[in-house]
Amino acid sequence: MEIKIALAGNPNSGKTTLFNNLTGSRQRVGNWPGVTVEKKEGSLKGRNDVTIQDLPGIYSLSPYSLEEVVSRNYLVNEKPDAILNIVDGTNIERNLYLTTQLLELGIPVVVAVNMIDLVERNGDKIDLDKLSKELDCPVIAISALKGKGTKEAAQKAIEVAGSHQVAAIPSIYDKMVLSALSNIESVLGSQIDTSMARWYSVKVFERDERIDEILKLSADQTSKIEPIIKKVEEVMDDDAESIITSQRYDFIGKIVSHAVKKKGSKHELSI
Ligand code: BGO
Repeated sequence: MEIKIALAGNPNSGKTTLFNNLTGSRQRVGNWPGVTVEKKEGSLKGRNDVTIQDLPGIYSLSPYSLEEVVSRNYLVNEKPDAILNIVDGTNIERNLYLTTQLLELGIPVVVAVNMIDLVERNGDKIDLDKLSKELDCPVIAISALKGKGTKEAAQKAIEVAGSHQVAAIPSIYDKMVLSALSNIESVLGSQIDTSMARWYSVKVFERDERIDEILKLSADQTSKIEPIIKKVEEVMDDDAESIITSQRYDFIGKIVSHAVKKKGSKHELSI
């Protein structure tokens, strides 16, 4: 049976370098249907049964850019068996924003921390075990340029793809938001695939218009959901989308303070 692994990451994270390293010359290039965004896929070297699907370089899965919508439509509709999320280790805080969204899709994720050669050269330290524990997914250090760790990262993605376990979701949000999300999930009920409940409830909470188009909520559902969102907005004195964004950043900030030590920083990393 074919195993599909989606390769996702920020622009400049080294995605093209990793894709070339994993697939060699065995690539097929085209466009995503209906749009002029390049689509590349290829077989993993030595594994004809494993397809690596390259996604456009993106910073988030918001509905505001074509690349982001192409990526999220693919992930939500095609449901690859695993996501290999390449993260620039020299810019980890910004790169983890996308990671927090990928982790909510209910698809197993492996995080490949790239540019580890530069991280080491800079004298910085990334505690991979801690990162893995707090993100609740496997984390592997790689240098796509030097071909270091890349095979292991692909192997790990194949492993999680075959595990058939529902992917874990890290605890990103506070109690109030979590309770609102779970109330929204109840209103959505069997309309959504349970493995993607978190993704949909967050998007509905954010009032993402494209999700509205997909779910086609009834007037009854909307009348139940809107007060749930409004209540959190009133208490937190912010709009729903900003509440989600800022809680993602708080979560990332906490992880980075525990797992990343920049050379010369005051905070000692306790390994
Ligand atoms: C240039 N280590 C190091 N040191 N560099 C890496 C690694 C790594 O592990 N992985 C990738 N790079 P893309 P996206 C470049 O092109 O794959 C480098 O956008 C240059 N080019 O070589 O293109 C990689 O697909 C001139 O660098 O990323 C590339 O995600 C001077 O990161 C850049 C210096 O990789 C982006 C670098 C003409």
